[in-house]
Amino acid sequence: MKKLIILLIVVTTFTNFSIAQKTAEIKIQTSAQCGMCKDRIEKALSYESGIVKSDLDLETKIVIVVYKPTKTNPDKIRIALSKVGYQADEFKADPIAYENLPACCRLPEDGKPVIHNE
Ligand SMILES: [Cu+2]
Repeated sequence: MKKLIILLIVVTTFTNFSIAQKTAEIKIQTSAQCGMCKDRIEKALSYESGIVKSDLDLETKIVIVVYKPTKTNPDKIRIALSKVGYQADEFKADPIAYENLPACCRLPEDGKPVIHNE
């Protein structure tokens, strides 16, 4: 019986530990324009420490990022997005990275032909 109680305590401790390691999710509004942007953003985020996964919705331009709060934070993620040339919520795109984006990935007001798919 004593052994069982000790086992229970050990199991409970490990369970709490894994809960403490849990992930968080954040939605960030970006300036992504096309499928290339989606690939670029998701690839860049996959290299960032503490990011578990990311998925950009081209319809809304919102990227959903799953991350480990012990390793990174929302502002670090926004800065990573800025560094690849995209706006991320209130963070402006890094101007040099933005200039290096293909024309189709820049904002429509910066000379991109507006294509309507409807
Ligand atoms: Cu693009």
